[in-house]
Amino acid sequence: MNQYLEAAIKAARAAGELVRENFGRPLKVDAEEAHDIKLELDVRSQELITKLLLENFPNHSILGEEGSAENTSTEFEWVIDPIDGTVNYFYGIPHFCISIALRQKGEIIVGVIFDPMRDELWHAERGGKAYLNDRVIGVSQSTDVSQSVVSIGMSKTLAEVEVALSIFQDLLVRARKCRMMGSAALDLAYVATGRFDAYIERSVNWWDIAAGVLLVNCAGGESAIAPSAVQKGKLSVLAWNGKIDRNQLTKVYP
Ligand code: LIP
Repeated sequence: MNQYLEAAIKAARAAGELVRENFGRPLKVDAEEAHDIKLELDVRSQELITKLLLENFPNHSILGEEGSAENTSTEFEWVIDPIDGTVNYFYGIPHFCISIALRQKGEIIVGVIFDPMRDELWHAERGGKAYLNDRVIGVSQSTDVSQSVVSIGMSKTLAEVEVALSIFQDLLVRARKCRMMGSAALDLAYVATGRFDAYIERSVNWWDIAAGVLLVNCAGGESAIAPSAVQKGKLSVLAWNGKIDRNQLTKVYP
């Protein structure tokens, strides 16, 4: 196991313990919008992850949901979502995770996702296999959308909601089932594990998906990422088992 992966796992587990022990307790809300919530615990979790990573790699850059620290002299950048599924967490829904990825010259080389409530830790290194709790995992074998369970993410602006609803409505009749779970990182981990056959979201951030897309690719699946058509600066992502024809999953690429 390389030093970067080892550090990412240690940081994810430490942040997961912090988040798990505060689950269900009164939480300080830093910001509350129509479709989103920012918790003080998000910040504490990212501070803990950042501290642990920079102890080992003081010159690395950080890109996180709760703030970034760019160092132009390095080719390494940690991409961190300190609580992915914050709204679930706030409402006491035990479906959230810690997501940590490392990019070298922009390419994702390490990915770790940790669900502290189920004690499920996924990891992968570029070019290697994908693992759940140290056991090799793989994507599902479904070959037709009618056999598939597809998770669709929906973010915060009306434009994003309208696009996501059109995807949801289209797939509701063609897929076996559709799901909307509130955590992009866990959606991707579930595709890598064969629990979902595909995941689609039209407007997410790198920190939501960086670790998860590496997991999917290392688990034998495929992923397509493009600039979001509904929100500038965001990403559109399609990740699937690589066996269903991509055109069956979404008529609007990606
Ligand atoms: C969430 C994503 C989810 C998206 C939500 C939110 P957060 O991340 O995981 O896929 O639909 O709007 O962005 O904010 O909970 O870290």
